[in-house]
Amino acid sequence: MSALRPYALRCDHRTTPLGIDDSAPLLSWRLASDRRGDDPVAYRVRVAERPEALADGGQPHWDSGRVDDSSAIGAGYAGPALRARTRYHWRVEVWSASDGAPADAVSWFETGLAMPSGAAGQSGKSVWRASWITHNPDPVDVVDAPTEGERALDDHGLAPCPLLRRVFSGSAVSPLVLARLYVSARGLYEVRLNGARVGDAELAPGWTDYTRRVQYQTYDVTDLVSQGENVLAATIADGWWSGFVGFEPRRAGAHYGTFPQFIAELQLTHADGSVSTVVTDDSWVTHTGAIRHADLLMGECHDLRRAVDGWELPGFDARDWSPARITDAEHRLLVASVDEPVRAMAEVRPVSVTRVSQDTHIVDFGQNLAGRVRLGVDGLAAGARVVVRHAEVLDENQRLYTANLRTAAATDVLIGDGRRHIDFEPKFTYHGFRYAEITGVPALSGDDVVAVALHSDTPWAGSFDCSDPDIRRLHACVEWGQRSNFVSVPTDCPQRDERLGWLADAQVFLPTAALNADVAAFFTKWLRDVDDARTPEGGFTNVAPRLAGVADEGAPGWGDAGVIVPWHLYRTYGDPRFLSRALDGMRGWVALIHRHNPDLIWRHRVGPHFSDWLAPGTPTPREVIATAYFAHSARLTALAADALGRHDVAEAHHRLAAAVRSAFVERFVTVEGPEGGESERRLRVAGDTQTGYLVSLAFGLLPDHLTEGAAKRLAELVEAAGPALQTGFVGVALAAPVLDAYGRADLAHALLRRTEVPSWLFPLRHGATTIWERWDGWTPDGGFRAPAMNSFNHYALGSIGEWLYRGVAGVDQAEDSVAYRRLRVRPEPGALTYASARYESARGTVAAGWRRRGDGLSLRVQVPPGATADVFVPTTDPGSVREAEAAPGDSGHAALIGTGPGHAHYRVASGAYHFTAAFSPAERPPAGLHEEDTP
Ligand code: RAM
Repeated sequence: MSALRPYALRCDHRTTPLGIDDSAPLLSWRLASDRRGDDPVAYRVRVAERPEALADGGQPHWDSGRVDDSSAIGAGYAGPALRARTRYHWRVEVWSASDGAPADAVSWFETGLAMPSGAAGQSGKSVWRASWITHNPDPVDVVDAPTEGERALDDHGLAPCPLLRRVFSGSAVSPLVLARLYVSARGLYEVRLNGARVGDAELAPGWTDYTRRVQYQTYDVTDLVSQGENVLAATIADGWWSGFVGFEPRRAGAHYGTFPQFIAELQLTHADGSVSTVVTDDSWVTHTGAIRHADLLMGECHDLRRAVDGWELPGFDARDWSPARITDAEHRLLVASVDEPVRAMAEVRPVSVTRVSQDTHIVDFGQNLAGRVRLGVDGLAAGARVVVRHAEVLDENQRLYTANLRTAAATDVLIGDGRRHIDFEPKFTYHGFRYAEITGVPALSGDDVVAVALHSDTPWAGSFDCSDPDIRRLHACVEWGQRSNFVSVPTDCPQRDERLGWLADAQVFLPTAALNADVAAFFTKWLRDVDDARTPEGGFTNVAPRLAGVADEGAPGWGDAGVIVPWHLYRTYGDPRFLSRALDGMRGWVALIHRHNPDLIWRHRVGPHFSDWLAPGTPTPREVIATAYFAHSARLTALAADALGRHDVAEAHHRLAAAVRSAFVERFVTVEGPEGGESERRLRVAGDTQTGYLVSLAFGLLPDHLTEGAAKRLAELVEAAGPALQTGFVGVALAAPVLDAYGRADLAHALLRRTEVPSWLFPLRHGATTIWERWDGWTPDGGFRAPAMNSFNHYALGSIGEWLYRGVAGVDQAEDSVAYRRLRVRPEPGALTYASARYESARGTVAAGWRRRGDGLSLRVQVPPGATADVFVPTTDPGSVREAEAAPGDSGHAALIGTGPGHAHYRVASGAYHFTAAFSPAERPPAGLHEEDTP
């Protein structure tokens, strides 16, 4: 038996981050124990530059001392100012109620090139010494005539990728002890030191509104520096900075800049303490090479005849290269990255390769994803071309269907130079695809080609399993939708000329995303984008990072993500900084709506109003959706202020929220029928649509005596439609949780099982491997929907994923619980025979799994240390329920609280539990919100 121990130490939600610039980072840990009720009572954190100083009696930089806090899973650093460019080791000790001696664990983090001004060792002026540099086209290679292979090629008006190099000497009087490279680009970069690739970040430095903020990355390159001559080399590309972005029919470079630029600072620390530095400046030299253009939407072209062999290695003769041009030395916007980069996260082998003409093959990777193709080609003649085109689906002739990519060419090209073998993989683009059409390779086998899936490195935290293979596949589709669309920012889709950080999509999908993966660092970064994007009037936008002129004014449900996302992250991870950083924005947003809608019905300043985007059937009145979100945002702002101890702000917003709720009810809710005859009374929300009832119930807009009537009407509408949903992006995420909360888990299950349009399983029946943008993106009768908007990889409708964890398997937390301190395990078996989910929460492992056998059901639950759980064991005979073969209440850690029709309710301490219960479906009373009997 192993007792209480901390593990998974994180600094600002990342494992051993290199190069942070947060002056008060959050140092957090999770807890595990094999014993029941083995809860923490206190912790102590010490931070020191030398690991020895963390020992008892050592002299740490900061010592929190013993803090008696049984709920803590982290501590904000509160010691003397952290110095830049310094590695800090830290140790956490945790005391449990049962053991005298604490258990401990250690980790480290390292600060970046600069700490915020005012921090130790800094005057407040920039410490960067590097300049932004770029390719100087004069006088060398731009004048070259296009080669034969290039001539017929559409370069989309894009310029070749600059190569930049600088030689430096590694020999010094004193040996090297460590080397750090601080680097960024206006555009994208790939850096090499002596030919070896530095780091494994893709599409770095990632996408931000570059007019507000540019992230830099830090790399440990100690092992790459050698004695004698060294070469620091970079290839840069347009990326989001100066390439095609979004759907504006604008030329590349219209949004931020017009040509890519690079900045780097290499610091070499020697044994005698001296530091030497190599920075980007006009001593660098530039040229162009094999990459003739590279663009996120259009694709990439490599002409091997232009390759400059050995340019990134020492000994290369760069006499005919031009000096780099300094563009400026502006460092104000440079910040350390707060997220993990995009990385190559998986490789997917083809399931088939079909020859469709003499030198053309169609490769099916069996999975729609975001990334690119890596291809091995033998004996490509000089000037001969291989063209790789991408598509999500095939048309009726089994050829690529690319109409839905709109203007995204998504085409990669390789032009040969007669070399025997070449491995071709683009560097500065990605595509959304399942199929690739490869032209120019006469014989292609499955071994020659692989799809490389790229996405932001969000550690996977959840898993879900159940007895229905269709629902398992649905969960896999949801996961792949997430992988494909968490690419530096949460995008709507990865394939067409769009790929924008739409706020509503992110908001509705976040609860699912945060169960699948640890998205704390990813959304920390994106919330900065959301904040950076705010309009001068204080409103949130529809997309972030902001693209000037694109859907600036936030619509209901879209702008509200600026409130909803931080609140959900706080509840998930328990880090109050999600709220403290967002509170001003939240207040500004609510105030803006209020200011323009003093009668509390949100009609004015509704942005483009996307309503319940892509809902089939009768549209929900716009004012219903808008006013519901107004009330919701006001309430969440109040809760955020409460959590931060800002009671004056909280009170004002609670009052406002209550007033908006009343206005909503008064304006939109009617109850007809005889007074007193409650069962015959008919409650209606204006428009009488599913989404109208869903927002009313999910956002708590109705007084208690009206909820039952609303839930009843919702169920009627769902039943009358199929049972089926008639919801779009707004309603869909709320449907299963609301039906379940109001006793209609049976209907939620029916929706899950449905296979006709609209349903989740319909696309799966027709080959989907990711969630579609539209319920009916393709139908047997109608074929493809209009190509102008028909993505096959949109995650919004995948927001059902949340209910698979919470409702089907039972991994959930109570409504007022933060960071899984109070779990709520209330699985709804439906017609399934088993389901389980496991989730690495901020506190530790949460798991729930149940299985039916004959007339019985067993339920296993795991509760992390420091948490308790309310467990509702599904049963047809509450008296039959036992925990680990003991009679109810026996174990001391599991107390029977009450029984209701269909379940026995236990409250359990932390630890692992195994319940058994009688469960014969035939006798099962309909699940419902019934009063419990106390034993
Ligand atoms: C579409 C996007 C996105 C949605 C907006 C309103 O273009 O794909 O999913 O949020 O419109």
